[in-house]
Amino acid sequence: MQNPVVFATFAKPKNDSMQTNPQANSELSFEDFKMEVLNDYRIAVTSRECSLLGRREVLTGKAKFGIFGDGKEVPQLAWAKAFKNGDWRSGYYRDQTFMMAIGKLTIQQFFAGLYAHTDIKADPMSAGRQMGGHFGTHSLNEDGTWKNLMIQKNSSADISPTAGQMPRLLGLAQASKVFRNVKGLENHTTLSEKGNEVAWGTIGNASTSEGLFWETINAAGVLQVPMVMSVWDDEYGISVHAKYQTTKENISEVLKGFQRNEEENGYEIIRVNGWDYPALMEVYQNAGRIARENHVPVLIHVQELTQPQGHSTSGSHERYKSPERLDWERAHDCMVKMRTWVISSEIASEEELSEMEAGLKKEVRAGKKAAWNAYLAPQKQEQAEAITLLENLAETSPNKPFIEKIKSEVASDPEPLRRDIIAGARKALRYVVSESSAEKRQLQDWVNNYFEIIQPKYSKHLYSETSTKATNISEVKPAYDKDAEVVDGRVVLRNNFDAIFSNHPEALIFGEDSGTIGDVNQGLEGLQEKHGEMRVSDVGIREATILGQGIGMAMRGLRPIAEIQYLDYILYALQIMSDDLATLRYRTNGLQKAPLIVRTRGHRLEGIWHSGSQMGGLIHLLRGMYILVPRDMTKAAGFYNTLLASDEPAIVIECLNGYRLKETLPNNLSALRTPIGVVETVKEGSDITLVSYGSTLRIVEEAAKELQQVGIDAEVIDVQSLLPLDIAHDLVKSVAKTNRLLVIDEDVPGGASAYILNHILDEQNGYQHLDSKPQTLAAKPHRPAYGTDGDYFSKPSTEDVFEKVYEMMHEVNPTDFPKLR
Ligand SMILES: Cc1ncc(C[n+]2csc(CCOP(=O)(O)OP(=O)(O)O)c2C)c(N)n1
Ligand SMILES: [Mg+2]
Repeated sequence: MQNPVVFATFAKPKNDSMQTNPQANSELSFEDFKMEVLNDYRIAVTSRECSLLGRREVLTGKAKFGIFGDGKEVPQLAWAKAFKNGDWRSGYYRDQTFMMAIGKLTIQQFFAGLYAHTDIKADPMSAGRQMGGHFGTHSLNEDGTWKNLMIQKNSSADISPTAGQMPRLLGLAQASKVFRNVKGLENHTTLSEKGNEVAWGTIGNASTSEGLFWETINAAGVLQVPMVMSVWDDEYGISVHAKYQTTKENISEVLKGFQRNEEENGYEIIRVNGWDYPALMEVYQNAGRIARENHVPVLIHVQELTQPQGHSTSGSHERYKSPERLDWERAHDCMVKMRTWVISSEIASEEELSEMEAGLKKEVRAGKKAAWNAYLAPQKQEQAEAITLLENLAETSPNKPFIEKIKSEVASDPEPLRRDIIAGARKALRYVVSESSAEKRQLQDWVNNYFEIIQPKYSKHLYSETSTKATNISEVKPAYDKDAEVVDGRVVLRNNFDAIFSNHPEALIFGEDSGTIGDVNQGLEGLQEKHGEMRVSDVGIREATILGQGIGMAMRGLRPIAEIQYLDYILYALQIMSDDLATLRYRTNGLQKAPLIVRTRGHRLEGIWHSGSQMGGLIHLLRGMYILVPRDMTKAAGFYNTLLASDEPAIVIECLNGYRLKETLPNNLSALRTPIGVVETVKEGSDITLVSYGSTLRIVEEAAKELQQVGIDAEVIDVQSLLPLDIAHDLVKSVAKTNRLLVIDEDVPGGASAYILNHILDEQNGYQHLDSKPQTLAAKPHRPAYGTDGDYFSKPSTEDVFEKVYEMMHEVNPTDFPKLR
């Protein structure tokens, strides 16, 4: 077993042969060794030149923002050598050298990303959606099918929130463990090779201050997954020094308690200087081997790194670093150190290196130029089209001088932005609004066509566009035997999960209390015993990394179901769901996916942190996911089955008070599917449309019965699916019939009820059919008070619904419906 702190030696071979990896028996001749070192140096110099030139491009206005990998080049060369096909990266914006070293980022692609080139072929990271420095590879073919991930090096797509890469990293690593240990997964040769893949993480020293870092580190130690975590330590987080970030200013020092020993599992923790090329080589080979072979997590604290150009293009580090520190950074710049080492080891002479560097400078300049020209070409073409159309329009219009002015503005920019081209064309149309000419028609068509072609470049792939998108999965209604059993709702759910785990070896569920006791409501009762601990498991209390486990495993082709015990506690995981899961498909232009199912329970609970009501917040923050609110467990079971047939992430919110309610047990549990985005009318009526969902629906149904007794015939609709909502626009059909609308839920006022109302009025044009003011009935704006009375006075009750509807009818017809109170 290794010592906690390893300082490795990897020097020029004494004789004319050496081993890059002392454990592997592959000897390199000194010539080969030289070639390899010089090739590494070449990559590092290229990367550095890109950073230097990249900053200039931002400062001269060609690109918007730049954050680069300068000062972190050398450790990434060592990491890239230990990184094998099938492995995964989850890192942050300093990793450009690594991406270049694994052959996934060229000079031209680097600059295409900086300029935001919207062609995925030019900027393979995100087709211009992400700012530079956010890296990813393609897991999917354009039709959404998986690529063979075992013949390529994989990088999960970066996100900007510091430490946001951590939860996903845990899941990427855990997938190897699952592939190695779960029976039935052996056939997946394109997703894993017996779980031999390592997930490599990187993080800045300051970002280790985030809770997500600690939560992930602890969880990976518990789970013993093949994860190698590198901390790039440059002592700063923008302007804030390590003394404000990290206890003892030293992350590996404070993590010492995680170090494994003879008796206990834990981490291998290694410390190395980031400018020490030979030591780094040995450390990374060693780390990779420990993680790959033994599934032991490793932490590498890479110290003494620098920021030659400061943090980013937003500021200059001369403002906050002392002259002494800046001097130290210049002397310890890993590139300077590597260069000195190459010369002193007689691998190359000073002159040879200078010549190489001059050549690479030219190469980078040429790559930059090519990227700029390629980025600009379509825009110049669009500009030329607009100019011609504007010229033609000016010739035939009485408003010629105005249109010519616009044309000159559009033509004036030799490096045009799309915004300026299309804005000019749209403004010109205002001058000819009351004219009629073929030239006007042509410009109108061009503008409309422009949006049709260009808008998708910025908006496509929020949801799946493949044949297995969730909304394409057709309904399969529950079927019942004549003498079907009537059971508690949780039994329907449990039997359905049993069928899922029997039929899908890739499926697994994990959550607090999900394993041994089969979840707090016994929806998984007995399933751990039947399907094994790896597939039905308990986890620590750590919602964000439960989500991360799911994201990472789903990205590697498994079908995880991440259970968040109660909806109220999903807030701990909301950031990672919103920033990582919900944006994944969008930010990769449809080339990565994580079809994770999040299972939770909510509605109609009692208490400030036990209400399970906050749908509005979720709806707004989780665009890119589906939000499903089944009113009973049969519906919920059908949603799980639909989602497993699809390739998209979703959250299913089961009704907490539904587990003990009786349901008839369907006989087609594994086949049953609830459609997504489809509403259901549960009671027909002619006087008013009542729209609701989840547990509140039962209250609305009750109120509808009571309203019937006083002569008010309400139609009750369950939306079932909040995101997406009513794809077929069935709600407005009901409003067209009743001419009155009330939306009821137990979220805060202005929450999900306002969202539904807006959808009906605005998107479905429901306003045309209304004879009364459309209204919402929601909970009070405070969190719900505890207990039965707390619930009654916090959330809508049957009486509230009754009276609200009655008041609306009173306003229409006070004779038949005299004032109630
Ligand atoms: C959650 C969050 N807070 C703040 C920021 C703004 N921010 C970007 S980078 C950074 C400093 C990170 O420092 P460190 O982790 O040491 O990485 P370095 O840039 O030094 O490599 C900050 C505060 C962010 N991106 N995300
Ligand atoms: Mg830092």
